[in-house]
Amino acid sequence: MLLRQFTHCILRPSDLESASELTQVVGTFNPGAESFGQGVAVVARVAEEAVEKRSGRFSSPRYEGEELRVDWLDQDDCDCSDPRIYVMKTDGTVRLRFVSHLRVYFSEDGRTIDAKNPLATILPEGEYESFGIEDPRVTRIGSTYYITYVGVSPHGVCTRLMSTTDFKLFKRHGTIFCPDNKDVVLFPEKVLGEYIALHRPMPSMKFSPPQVWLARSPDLMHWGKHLRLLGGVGDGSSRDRVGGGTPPIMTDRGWLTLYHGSDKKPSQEGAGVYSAGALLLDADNPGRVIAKSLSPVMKPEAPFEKNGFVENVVFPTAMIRREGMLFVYYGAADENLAVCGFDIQDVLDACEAV
Ligand code: MAN
Repeated sequence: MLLRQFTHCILRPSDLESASELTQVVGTFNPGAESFGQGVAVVARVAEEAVEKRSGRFSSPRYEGEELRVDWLDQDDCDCSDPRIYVMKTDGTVRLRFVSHLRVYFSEDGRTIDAKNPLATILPEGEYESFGIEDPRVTRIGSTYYITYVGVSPHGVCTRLMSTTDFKLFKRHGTIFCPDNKDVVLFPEKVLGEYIALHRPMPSMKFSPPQVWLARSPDLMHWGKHLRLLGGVGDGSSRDRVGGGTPPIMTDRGWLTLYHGSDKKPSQEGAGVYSAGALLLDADNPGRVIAKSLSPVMKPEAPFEKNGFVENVVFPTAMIRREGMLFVYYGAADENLAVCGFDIQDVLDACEAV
């Protein structure tokens, strides 16, 4: 684990009002963030669950058009071994305990947020987002900020794209990776004439645990030339899950990015411990891993990372240069939104040639 220069929890559920009177905020986490003017634009995921309780039923909120509705599931039909989801025993389909939307903030110092004054609230829209929108990643390409985000619906978990220039008005561009695929991060510039993305398909046939893949595109909408980049067991910290984390930044050793992994064993209940590793990719051929950290650079340490809606989760989703450091924005315990600082040299030194 690397020494953190500072750690701040900058947003907690109790700081926020819910988007609907039917729901209450249970989490604000996994934020996109990017330098904007002198400060930082932070795009937070806000998760809400139904306020009402009914005996013998579990609630699952969703959007129908702009309306929030609550479905009441038969408790006996729900497998709850993962605290985030209900798996219906009758047909194996999945429902979420909460529904997420995005809230956009401007932070002048990159370390604090005025929770009461969002720049914008982005609610789910249309049939591919009816169970919520989640886990945004922001990448500036030229003068446009592109936001990849997860759209969850009865059609599955897919990755969609929107863009903005001012963080007040957003243009949706539709689905860019079909279900089930998330943790999509865009590179901030073309490499040899092509846009680059990391993505994380989740195959239902378990030849391997999920892996991070890389794809190329001429226009950010059509993705091809897919290749497997990273995945599998390693030191065990990404045994169950692995996925892209922060949009990469260019360093003198190549593209640097943080990714997450969960160490859950197949026999274990719950979500496992989520930690973060560092990865260096070749500047001209980002499909080639040059170096990586051999053990996590970041693990749950602070109480707000260890205790929460899902215990023991650090989930980095943005990394920007600021004050001569790397500011890493991350979700903690699927409940809180935080930022910590690393010395860039420490992160580079943690990456060993592979
Ligand atoms: C996983 C978690 C949840 C998320 C669902 C749907 O269970 O990442 O936070 O809501 O997938 O994307």
